[in-house]
Amino acid sequence: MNERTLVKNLAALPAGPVTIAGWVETVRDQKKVQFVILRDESGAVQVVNPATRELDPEGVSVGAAEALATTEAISALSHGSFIRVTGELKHDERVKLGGLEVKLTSLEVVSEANPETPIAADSSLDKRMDWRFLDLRNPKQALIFRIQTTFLHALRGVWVEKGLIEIQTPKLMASASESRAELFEVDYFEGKAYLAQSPQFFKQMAQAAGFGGIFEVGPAFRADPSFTSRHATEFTSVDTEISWIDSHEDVMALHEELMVAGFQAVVDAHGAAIAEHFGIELQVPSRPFPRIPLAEAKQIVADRGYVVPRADADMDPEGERQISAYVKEAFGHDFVFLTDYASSIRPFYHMRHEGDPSLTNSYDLIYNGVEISTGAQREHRVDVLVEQAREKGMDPEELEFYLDFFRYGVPPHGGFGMGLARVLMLMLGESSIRETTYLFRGPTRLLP
Ligand code: AMO
Repeated sequence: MNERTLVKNLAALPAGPVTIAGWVETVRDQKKVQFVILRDESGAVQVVNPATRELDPEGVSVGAAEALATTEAISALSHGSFIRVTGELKHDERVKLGGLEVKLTSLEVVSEANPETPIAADSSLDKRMDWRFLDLRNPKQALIFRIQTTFLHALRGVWVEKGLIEIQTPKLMASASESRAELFEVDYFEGKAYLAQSPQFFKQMAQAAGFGGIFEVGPAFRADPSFTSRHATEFTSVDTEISWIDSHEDVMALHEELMVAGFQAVVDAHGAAIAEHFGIELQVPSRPFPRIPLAEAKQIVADRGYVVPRADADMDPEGERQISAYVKEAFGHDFVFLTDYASSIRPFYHMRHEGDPSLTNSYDLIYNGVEISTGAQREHRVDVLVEQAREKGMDPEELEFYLDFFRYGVPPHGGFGMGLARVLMLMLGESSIRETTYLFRGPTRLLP
């Protein structure tokens, strides 16, 4: 491997020879001196080269041929080309960019970029998505995925500390995992298979397998034809499931703990960068997060002047915004658990209230006005489960493999699923999950 110093590590080095490598962000080609801003994954630095252009009457360079070649190479450098530079590091307070400069001694153009860059700072989101690899060279876009790395690492820290097991569940399935709506069907040899909409059934299987608690961060697929800022046809789902809970309260407690750990790690590692690039002073949420039963939340929203259409339905996006605004005013909190969803709008596997089967032991977590999660205690009594599936118009025969999980003993359990890109979008005040998804997939986007 070629030795190179990351730009972020230059400041701590004494003056002297260094090798750096990255791409060309800008070239300022002046008569007597040339400046190149070189950026790598860690930052940007100014490279200077005293330009050698003078030719004697015979057309021979008065400087060394090598120096002339370097000057010509820099004049011809296209924006985005990957280069390796060796030079003398100098600390100079007058240099705006980090008070540092590398005085070039040799330049290697490792990979040349086409001269015309297809996107610019003001390109549309769709255009930027077409050229996502160039879009991601923008430090602001790359920061999103550093933040995501930190966030997930912190979540894993909590899970591993608690002794949970990480699983990878299959994404090819013989049946639907959430509902028959939004289901991708694929040819599977002589038959059909379906892309997993959620790891739901298999994370529950781990409870019957006696794993105690599991987590998974993996893809989920929904054939959702809508073009909203919060829906993708493929998204990363953050899932966990734990045994021996008393109710969904225990799931919410774990959920809070994970969010606090994730946000704390992000604030510690990237708080300043988030303020710089996104203009947001990110706060670590305090525990407990407010909890409001759904029916009450709808009433609160109605009292504020917005009536959620259809009394028997879930919150709609405006309802979510309104309840978040209320929670912010009343509790100064960015998160709220909406609890006790009606059985009519929840899947068959949610456990219902003891004594009131019209309500479920479930919740949605709303963050800054958008749902990021659904969680619940699951129904683990197989006879009740079969009954609830039937009631939802599902064919228990198709679910036999899943129902078997509950026929050989299973502890009470529950968990949640959370859309990773939504968390990042709301954390950073971005307008769409397209910005916080590495490569977005939607009804009209399969490329790149
Ligand atoms: P649900 O269907 O509510 O619940 O999904 C959980 C979370 O996943 C995210 N999400 C999406 N993100 C982007 N694009 C989509 N099309 C999309 N659909 C869902 C949301 C949502 O809150 N099995 C249950 C979870 C559980 O009970 O454990 C489930 O899948 O952030």
